[in-house]
Amino acid sequence: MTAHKYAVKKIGIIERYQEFLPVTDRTPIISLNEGNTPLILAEALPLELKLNNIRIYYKFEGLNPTGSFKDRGMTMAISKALEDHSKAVMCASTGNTSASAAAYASRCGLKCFVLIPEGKIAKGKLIQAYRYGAKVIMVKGNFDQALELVKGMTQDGQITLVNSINPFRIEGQKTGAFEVVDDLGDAPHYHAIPVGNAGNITAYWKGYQEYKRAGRSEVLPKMLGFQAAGAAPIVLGRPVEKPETIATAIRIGNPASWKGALSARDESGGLIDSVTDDEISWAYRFIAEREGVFAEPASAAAVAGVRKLAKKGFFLENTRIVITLTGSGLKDPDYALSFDDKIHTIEPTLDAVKRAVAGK
Ligand code: AN7
Repeated sequence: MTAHKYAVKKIGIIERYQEFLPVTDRTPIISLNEGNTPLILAEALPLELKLNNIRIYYKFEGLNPTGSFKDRGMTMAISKALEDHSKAVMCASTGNTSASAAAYASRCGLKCFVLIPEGKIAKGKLIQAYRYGAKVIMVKGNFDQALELVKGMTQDGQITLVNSINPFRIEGQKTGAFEVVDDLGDAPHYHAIPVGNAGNITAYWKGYQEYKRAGRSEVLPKMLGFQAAGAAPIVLGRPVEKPETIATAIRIGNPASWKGALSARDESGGLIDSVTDDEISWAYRFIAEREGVFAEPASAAAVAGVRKLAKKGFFLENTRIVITLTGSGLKDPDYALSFDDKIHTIEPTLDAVKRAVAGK
């Protein structure tokens, strides 16, 4: 058998879920084989939280081509932009959207402009935007201000907006819910997810509903959204002018899909709550140190939320909970290295290694 004998099978989310997506034979499919991410059974977390007969799964979206769930929406948004003969795309971003937009745009020769809040995005994401060849524009302001600027710049239709107010983004992202159902055989009882601009909770809820309508699942999950306490407009019921959190991905004070998040919450009988930076930090370390799953701080917000509810006795026995871990821990090296880990530097001798191993 020769290595090049077989064509590589296309397995991106558009090919897999074409019948549920607004694409036609004329849609050029720009894909990096996104999606098909693993659903990992949590082992340490239910024990830690003393949850008997409750199964928790991590939908690990950090394993997408650019390291976050944004790729699901971006394959759709960029494919449709190309179908519409667009020449350029633009987004505001706390980092992951810009990384994803830059990658998919580079793949099909679209110009890509990204507006990011100066100094407030994780280094890995910034590196990606540059290396995929986007024009990076730093805004002396926050994400919400950057998004307003993008809306202004894309109003006349010359440049395509690829933030999640672009409906094709939501269409692509709903495939996360499809995959969960395909893997579990039905929807879980609860789906926990971090909330920033609120596109993803909106998309998952849409996906679960469409799949049930198509007879692919019997139940619908209750949607559990979690915002960072310093950036929790939906929990507070009003925009937050100066959002602050260590989870920079969800440092958003006026979410574009606010209404979608409320619908997901209310129609599913779920809730949207907030978690503190300390709780996020605990969850961030726990899933890496005890489960072997390295996700970024914003993703850990959903784990922190499940812990917060579990402590209150919220979950009944015999339930299944899926937590979307939205992005890779490698995105944010500065935060990863901000803990007081002991550094062991030694002379290159066996004795020195033995001393280090023995903790001396
Ligand atoms: C890792 O990249 O908004 O509630 O500009 O990167 O759908 O906004 C990122 C959001 C959660 C929140 N986890 O999702 C952006 C951006 C991670 C994220 C969210 C984001 P939404």
